[in-house]
Amino acid sequence: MTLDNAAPESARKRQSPLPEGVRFLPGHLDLSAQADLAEQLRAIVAEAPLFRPVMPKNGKPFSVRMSNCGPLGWVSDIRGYRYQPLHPVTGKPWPPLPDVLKDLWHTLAPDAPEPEACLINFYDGTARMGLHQDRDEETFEAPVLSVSLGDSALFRIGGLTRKGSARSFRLNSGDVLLLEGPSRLAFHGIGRIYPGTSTLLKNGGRINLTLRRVTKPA
Ligand SMILES: O=C(O)CCC(=O)C(=O)O
Ligand SMILES: [Mn+2]
Repeated sequence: MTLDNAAPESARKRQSPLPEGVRFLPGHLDLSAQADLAEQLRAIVAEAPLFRPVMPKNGKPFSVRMSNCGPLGWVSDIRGYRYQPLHPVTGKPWPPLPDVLKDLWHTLAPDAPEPEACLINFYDGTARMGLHQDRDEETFEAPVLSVSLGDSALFRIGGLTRKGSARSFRLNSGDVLLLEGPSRLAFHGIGRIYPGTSTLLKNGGRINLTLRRVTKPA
């Protein structure tokens, strides 16, 4: 069906295609894969506990808590945003990337260099994340690959500038999303969480995993 300009605004919005370079794979992980991954993440955060980052300069706490796995982890503190090999609280290396995440990367981004960082964001029912670009990496040649687990979230995605319209859609448990090519640096964020929409995580909430290549391959 083609929607013409006479179609109601709501219908046109619903049908408008995602920006080029946004690859949305709803339900890519089935329930048992989601449960396996959640179990592995429990062991990861037991070793590398969730911490609450603060904004550079003003020190305002994030509403999400974070951890990482992989050789590098993304952190934010009063000094700025950066990747580092050690957990900022324990001083220990981040736990290794689970094979299932490496396999997902190899399947969905076969031409990309190996992933080096997996940021683990934990959202309680009131957490959100403002519109931002993922641009602390040295290279943008690889996609950003994100996996959602637990409660649903309203994902917002715009263009390459903060101005301009952003569109929104729900990310549910098991959904995978890639930002690549012309959308690798698109502004995006999480407008809200929908508490109680999933039973995957015992105490509720949402986990988002974001896999990234950080350094330029040799
Ligand atoms: O939670 C999400 O789906 C997005 C997370 C995100 O954009 C980030 O950690 O940079
Ligand atoms: Mn991001």
